[in-house]
Amino acid sequence: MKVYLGSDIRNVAVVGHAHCGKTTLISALLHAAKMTPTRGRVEDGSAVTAYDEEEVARRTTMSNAVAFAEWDGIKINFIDTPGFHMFVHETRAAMLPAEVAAVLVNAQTGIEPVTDRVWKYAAEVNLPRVVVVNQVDHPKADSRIGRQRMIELMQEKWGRQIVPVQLPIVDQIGFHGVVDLVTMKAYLYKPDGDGRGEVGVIPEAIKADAKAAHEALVELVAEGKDELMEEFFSEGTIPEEHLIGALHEAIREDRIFPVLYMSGLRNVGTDHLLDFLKVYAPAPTEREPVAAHGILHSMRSTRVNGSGAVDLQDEIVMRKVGDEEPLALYVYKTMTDPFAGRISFFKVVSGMMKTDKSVVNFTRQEPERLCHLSIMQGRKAVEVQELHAGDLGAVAKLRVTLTGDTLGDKSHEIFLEPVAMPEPAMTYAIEPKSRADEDKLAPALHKVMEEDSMVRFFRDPQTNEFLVAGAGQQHIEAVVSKLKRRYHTDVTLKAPKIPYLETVRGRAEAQGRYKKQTGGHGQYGDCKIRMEALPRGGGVVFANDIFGGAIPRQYVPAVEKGIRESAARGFLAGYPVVDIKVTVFDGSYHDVDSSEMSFKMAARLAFRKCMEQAKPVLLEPVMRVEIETPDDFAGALLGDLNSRRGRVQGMESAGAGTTVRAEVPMAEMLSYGTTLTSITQGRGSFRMEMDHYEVVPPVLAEKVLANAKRPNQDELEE
Ligand SMILES: Nc1nc2c(ncn2[C@@H]2O[C@H](COP(=O)(O)OP(=O)(O)O)[C@@H](O)[C@H]2O)c(=O)[nH]1
Ligand SMILES: [Mg+2]
Repeated sequence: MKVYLGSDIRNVAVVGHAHCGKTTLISALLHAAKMTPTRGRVEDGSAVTAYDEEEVARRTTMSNAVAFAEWDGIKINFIDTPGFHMFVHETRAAMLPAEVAAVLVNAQTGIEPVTDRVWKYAAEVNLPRVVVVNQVDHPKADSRIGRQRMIELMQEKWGRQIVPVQLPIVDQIGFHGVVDLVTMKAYLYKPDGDGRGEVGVIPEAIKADAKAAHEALVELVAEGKDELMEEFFSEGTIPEEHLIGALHEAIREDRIFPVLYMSGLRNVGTDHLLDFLKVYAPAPTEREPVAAHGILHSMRSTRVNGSGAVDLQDEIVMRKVGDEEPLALYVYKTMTDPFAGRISFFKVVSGMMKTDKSVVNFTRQEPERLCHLSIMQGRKAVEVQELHAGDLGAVAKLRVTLTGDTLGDKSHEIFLEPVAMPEPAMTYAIEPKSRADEDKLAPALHKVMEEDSMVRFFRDPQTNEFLVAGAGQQHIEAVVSKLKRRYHTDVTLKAPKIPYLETVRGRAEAQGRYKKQTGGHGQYGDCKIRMEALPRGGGVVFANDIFGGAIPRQYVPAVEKGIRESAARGFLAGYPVVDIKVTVFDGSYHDVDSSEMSFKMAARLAFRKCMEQAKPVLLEPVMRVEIETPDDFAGALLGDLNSRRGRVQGMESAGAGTTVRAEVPMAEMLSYGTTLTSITQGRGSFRMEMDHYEVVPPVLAEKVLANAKRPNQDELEE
């Protein structure tokens, strides 16, 4: 394997909405560069970057994957990313090791919700963007939006820096070529061929368009540069070699977002995209120095807190991406393989990495030895002897290293900030199928969690059930399936327990008297309390309104304790009682028989009586849901939401897609993923989060109460 210098490397994050064709496009690029003997297909699992069994089975990318193409003396690393809302945190993580994002826009649907979201992520980190309008071959591509309208839509959304650098050649035989607007040459392809074009003439029909588009491009490139502007005005154009250099610089500085046209599926425009990336995409070594945290040795002990976040009271170090700098590696992905073990994907941020080198994991303060350095071609590791600054590599069997860690040269500690993961959106209970499965469960899940930091695993302290939390239903289903396939651990996924709450709608007063006479001295506590409803989110408020020592001061905390314990224990069905104010205002005591215990019991009695009278109700969690669907299915989707007690809050259309925002009770959303898939033929996606609590309608509350067990009523007697 040839060794590439940083200046001969391009790191490209391929991003866009689900099904726009990212994985297919990468397969086409690899094949055109002769990296693979045949062109991989997502349909049969032969696409290089879609090797994960779960992804093949579900035909969707859920985590990042890496492949490379050796092309005309350089190496282009591609990071394939997910395009579903639920996994978009992965896509964000892919931007860290990249110097350019290829943002795919589906020619038939235009800008879709995730397209715009990943655009914003790229903008946040000033990542240069190349827009690839894909699926231009699709019969509906032209009739639905059209080339000119598509450019306008993108400009409206992303600014006037959007400018075509190609024109597609579409005629009666379909999409079969592109015009390079810099060199003004046409490249013609045989659809379904090898992806390599031949130089041809610009078709007569688009000559005038091409000339106008060329001039628009030249003008925009010249805009930022005085000397080019002068050249442009005096000559009427800019010589090709100046134009190329200036366009490269404009792309690097986010002054221009060029637009190209492709069909990954029919293999049209393929080698020209590789050429474009070679000439115009920034190399890692051209990048501004990377900001890192330099860490003071005295702060070591406080650096890593429980969640892996870091104490950042330290100096900022600017690290140039170059071989001459000290070695630093950033781990952007971890993959666990039951055979090969853990594989860490890293970027050489600075310095040079040689195989069998020992380094320090700065994040965990542990030494690591990197044996068998390699680069990844999908799931296959290709061994290399060394990697230069800016390259992407991988290594198996590190001892302690996980995603987000920085490793490097012992005497030059730096720390790159990891990408923050969102909180899990959904929790399910899982049940091991057998005793053997129970034993295997925790170790297997920990393996899964090493490669997927969105997954959480814990035990419910009340019910002792195993709980798994993740980004959503499909995510957790994939985790369960992974447990079975990879780790032979069988579990049943149970509907998540809905965290109902209880409260009251009215007001009540009651007395609780606890009196017992058993042998020696007895028990005596007596209190009068008032219960009132508070607004949502009010919690449990306790107030002391005793005058004249009706209850001695030292026993009031016992009353409060009794109230709080009762509230936590629930009244209707064992769910915590919230949003109430309880005031103790009177009572009596006995000199000998009163104790903390007896006042606590009295408070519990009073609490129960109040609950009975104050119109108790059940509260349910309501989710804020955001659903994306192609327009065609929006009607069916709204009908379904209606049957789920959903309230639509807004609708927004982008391209040929619609985003629906709604509030829906959690109880109605438990198997929504499956329904959505069938309504939208697999093209819809959704995400949701807890929003607020609302009273459960009486008919439904009866059902919930019938299924729930009533809390243990303590054997109290007055
Ligand atoms: N017509 C057409 N279909 C495509 C093209 N690229 C991908 N597809 C189809 O779109 C679907 C999704 O492709 P995939 O590569 O998995 O998309 P991803 O989710 O962006 O990775 C597959 O059925 C592909 O065959 C294209 O250029 N033209
Ligand atoms: Mg994909």
